[in-house]
Amino acid sequence: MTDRRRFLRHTALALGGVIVTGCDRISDSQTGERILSQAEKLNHLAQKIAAPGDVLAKEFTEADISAVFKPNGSTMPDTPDYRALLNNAFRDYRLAIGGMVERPALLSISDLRALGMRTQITRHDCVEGWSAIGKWTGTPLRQVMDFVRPHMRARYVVFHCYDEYEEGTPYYESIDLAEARHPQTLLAYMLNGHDLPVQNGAPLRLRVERQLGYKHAKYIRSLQFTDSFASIGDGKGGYWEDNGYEWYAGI
Ligand SMILES: Nc1nc2c(c(=O)[nH]1)N[C@H]1C(S)=C(S)[C@@H](COP(=O)(O)O)O[C@H]1N2
Ligand SMILES: [Mo]
Repeated sequence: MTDRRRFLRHTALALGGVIVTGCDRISDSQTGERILSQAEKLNHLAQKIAAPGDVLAKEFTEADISAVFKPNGSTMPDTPDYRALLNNAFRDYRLAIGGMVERPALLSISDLRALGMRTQITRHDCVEGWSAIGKWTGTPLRQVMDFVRPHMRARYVVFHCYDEYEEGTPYYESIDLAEARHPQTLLAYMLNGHDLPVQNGAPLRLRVERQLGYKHAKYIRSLQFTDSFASIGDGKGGYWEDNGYEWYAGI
């Protein structure tokens, strides 16, 4: 076997493990709208191995949109900073972008819109065993990256959020720069054609369509480009990762 084939086989086994676990969790569902078959997961896995960077998550039609997009986790952050923004209908909101970038920025939602927009209808899968299909509109993160220009050494982008899921512990998440540049990775400000509701993460949340629900940071306060997340939170790359979840939450 060539090294490449051996590598692909090992990757398949490793990813297979993750995927089967994800599937078991989803099939625990009492409220889940649908359950993925093992075959569909394996097919998805095969595609990933063929062209890992390019694979798009499945997109759906208007007719598939869920009547209610179930809110989960924090649904009304009660920190003073967030309340102040909410009281003014988010007019004072500015996304802070810093860390390992050439051009740190403070961007309003209209600044983001000016960088580019994309709409996609996708399915969200939560590890708690439910799924929902929604239409998301936002600015592709890669267009924001073209504007702020991450350093060559930057490897991750960390999303710091306004909500404290536990008091004193803000929610946060992180993805690598390949996932950040994926065409379906959005900083989203609309759900189903309307401004993002507070319960779903207003004014700005992440969509990272090839990964499980907890990766999709809501209530984004700032983006930090970095070469390591070891000194952030408990060092595992996210609020739920610090509590034992996997960092790579591929579906
Ligand atoms: N800031 C923040 N982001 C978050 C969460 C949260 O509690 N706080 N929960 C996560 C989880 S577990 C899921 S399933 C989704 C839920 O998104 P929704 O409320 O739009 O359904 O948000 C994710 N992002
Ligand atoms: Mo979730």
